[in-house]
Amino acid sequence: MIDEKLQPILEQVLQRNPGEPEFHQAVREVLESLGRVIAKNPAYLEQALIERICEPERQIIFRVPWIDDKGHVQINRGFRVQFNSALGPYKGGLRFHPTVNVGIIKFLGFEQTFKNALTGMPIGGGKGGSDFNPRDRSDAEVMRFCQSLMTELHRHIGEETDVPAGDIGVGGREIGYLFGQYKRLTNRYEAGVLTGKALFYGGSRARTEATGYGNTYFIQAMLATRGQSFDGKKVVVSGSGNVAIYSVEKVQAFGGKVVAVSDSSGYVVDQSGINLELLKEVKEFRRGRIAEYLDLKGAGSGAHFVKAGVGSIWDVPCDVGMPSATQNELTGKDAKTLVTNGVIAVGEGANMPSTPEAIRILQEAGVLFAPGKAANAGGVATSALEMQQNASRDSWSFDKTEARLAEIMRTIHDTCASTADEYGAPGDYVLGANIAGFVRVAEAMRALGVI
Ligand code: NDP
Ligand code: 2IT
Repeated sequence: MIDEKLQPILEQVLQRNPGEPEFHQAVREVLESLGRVIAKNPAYLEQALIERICEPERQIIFRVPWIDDKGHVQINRGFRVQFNSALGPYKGGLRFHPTVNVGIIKFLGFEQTFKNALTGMPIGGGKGGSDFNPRDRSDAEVMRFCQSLMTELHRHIGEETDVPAGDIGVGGREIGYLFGQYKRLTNRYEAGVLTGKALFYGGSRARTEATGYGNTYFIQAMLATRGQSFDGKKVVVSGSGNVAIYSVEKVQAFGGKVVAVSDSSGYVVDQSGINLELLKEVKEFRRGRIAEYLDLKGAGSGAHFVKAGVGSIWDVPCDVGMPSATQNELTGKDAKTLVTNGVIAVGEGANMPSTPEAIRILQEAGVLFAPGKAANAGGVATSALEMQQNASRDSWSFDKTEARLAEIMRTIHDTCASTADEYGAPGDYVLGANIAGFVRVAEAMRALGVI
């Protein structure tokens, strides 16, 4: 339900941004949480503050031409949506995936604004990417594409302006090519212009692990509110990319057993526990498909693959679910199955992976539910730690960086929980995250005047 004073704001967003269902979904969810805020503090309705929060400060769309290995000219579209800089330079990843369009990037930039505020670090919100599909492209093609994208993007970014990082399809390899081209074009070794860099040229220890580890820490804190832990729990992690792999690693370190992982072609079930080394071999080193896990020595007996469309990974019974692939991957039907199978907690590693219906079903069933903008904030928080190390020309140990990450995740958890309590909805982490993130951004925007 949306407050009647906020309904016209939502309607204006729908009308001004046609054909962008993911952006509508993200805005609707936040506005649904804000009724309780404006009831307490009607001043937030002044100066079109909420309308301004829903309108990106700047949107850049550009042509990215490049030449493939056969000598053919390819054209992709590049995006950077600079959503909100009230709290710091725009900060957020770049996504390379064929489904990328301006609506997807806007939803991600909108979510990022509140997520970044929740970290408590001085970072605004932004997101970018391209409809480029890195799958089956050679290293040389990926490099030429990244160089062409940066040839335009470099005019719009900088360590004090906008600091991109990785997301789907963008990892250490891509960040390296992007940084190289930025350095060449600007003649500046401006390490803090991108995060997710490799360690030998200014990256932060624990950044690669941070999102998956962070979600695991967040769920650990939620479980603790019910006197429980990961120890002995069965866990399902969707996806098998950066976020998924390091979720598996941390869950295992906490004594949990991950029994299924996936990619867009299907999912692998291994009831003896997913073998982390095999998973890394298939996905990090071979850049292969998840089904190849079964071809390697070390998969559990009885391990099997289910093709996408035949079943859903959420059919696999578990105590904890960690959707870590993409938006709207966990549907209302999946949520019902999870509840029937006795799930205790769901923490979103991906951005907006659960549909609104799924969230409602899980929350109504009393499942501990952590929204992505809180649970997956460990990635961007560690990016901010990378910026801090770059600014001071320092390099911290893994243990120090992970300790900071763990502390940040605990603080985000406690902020969401206490905000939900304060606004009369104990245990509602969605409401807590939306309100706590909003209030930080809104206070800064008020202080800065109408800009
Ligand atoms: P990766 O590219 O490393 O991995 C993505 C994984 O998700 C792959 O297994 C991929 O399968 C699967 N996937 C992607 N798109 C789809 C789709 N349309 N349908 C089904 N499966 C899909 O990305 P990350 O692990 O970095 O990102 C995963 C999620 O986490 C995203 O939502 C991202 O926005 C979010 N996130 C990432 C952060 C980070 O630091 N990297 C920080 C916070 C959130 P396939 O290979 O078959 O495409
Ligand atoms: O969605 C996200 O938070 C990310 N992809 C990470 C962003 C970042 O700047 O590290």
